[in-house]
Amino acid sequence: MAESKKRKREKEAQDGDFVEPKPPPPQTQGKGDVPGAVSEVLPTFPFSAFRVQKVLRESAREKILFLHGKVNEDSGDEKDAIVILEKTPLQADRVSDLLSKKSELKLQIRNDIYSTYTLYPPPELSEIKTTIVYPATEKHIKKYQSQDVYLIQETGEDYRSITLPFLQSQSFSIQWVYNILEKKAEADRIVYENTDPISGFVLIPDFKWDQKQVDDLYLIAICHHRGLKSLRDLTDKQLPLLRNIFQEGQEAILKRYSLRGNQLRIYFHYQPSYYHLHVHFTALGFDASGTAVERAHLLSDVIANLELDPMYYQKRTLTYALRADEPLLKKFLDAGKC
Ligand code: DD3
Repeated sequence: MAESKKRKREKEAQDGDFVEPKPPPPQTQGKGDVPGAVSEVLPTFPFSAFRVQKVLRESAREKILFLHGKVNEDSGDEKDAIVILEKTPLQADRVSDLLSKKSELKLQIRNDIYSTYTLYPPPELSEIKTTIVYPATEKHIKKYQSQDVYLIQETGEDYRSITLPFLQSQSFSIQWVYNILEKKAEADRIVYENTDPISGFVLIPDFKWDQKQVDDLYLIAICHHRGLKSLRDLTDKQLPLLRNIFQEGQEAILKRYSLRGNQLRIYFHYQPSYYHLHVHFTALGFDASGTAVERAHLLSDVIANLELDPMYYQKRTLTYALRADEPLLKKFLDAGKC
């Protein structure tokens, strides 16, 4: 079994089309789009100007580091920034380069038939994925800070009396979502689009995925309809939208990445990290963050639940975890609900 998978990989590596993203389908290339035009309006900074204030979170297992730092602007102002550094997965189709004389091998330990080394790969094989949030708000900084977490059991009534009023009092900016839907950013990265304003969506690789290997495939389907915040807003009225995302999303991923529907985990987050309805598509073999039982809701289950009861998600108690410092947790505490 493992052997045949390996052979398949080797073949794919030779064919060389395994990781090369195919050009975007023509219908997604709107005329006059300037990809990245919006982000260019916002300030950027030279990396050397970033002064680390704090390591917000580090994980040896995930090989990721979240940093909070300050950046001095020309105006003399000092602004917060977040820098996320992450080692990327090894690419099976690049092993020949990795083990060639382009790399340097330093012996660490020798003992009997066992030996360990440190391999120093050439720069193109030692990439570190870097994500910058700048300027960052206090909310961004808190989001990445490790914290104790507590479970909440949110009834339908709790949602209406506590969670919804809280969400409405907050100013979450989802400009980046609108930029994608309006082709003002990332337009050239769209994998698939159904343009229907009610039951359509855009399928696009998530920021978290570098698209170098399908092992950690991660795409998001963002619905065109505005005003659907989360799972809680879904009724049988959204079944056509959800079925489109399920069917057309799988077809598009099969076509582009050769992964079949039964190799994908397709799910919502509740609570989501942004309140514009979206669905996550990840490779089944990849332990993407946010797939814990208290957060992930399979799209296929959501569809089945809505088929049973159109008001399922207005009635059902939903369990999720909140970090100690989250204002929503305080609302539940104040209401004597946890
Ligand atoms: C975000 C949730 C949001 C930090 C980070 C990510 N996929 C995005 C902007 C553009 C995107 C995403 C917020 C923000 Cl690292 C703060 O995610 C995005 N574009 N998840 C894509 N394709």
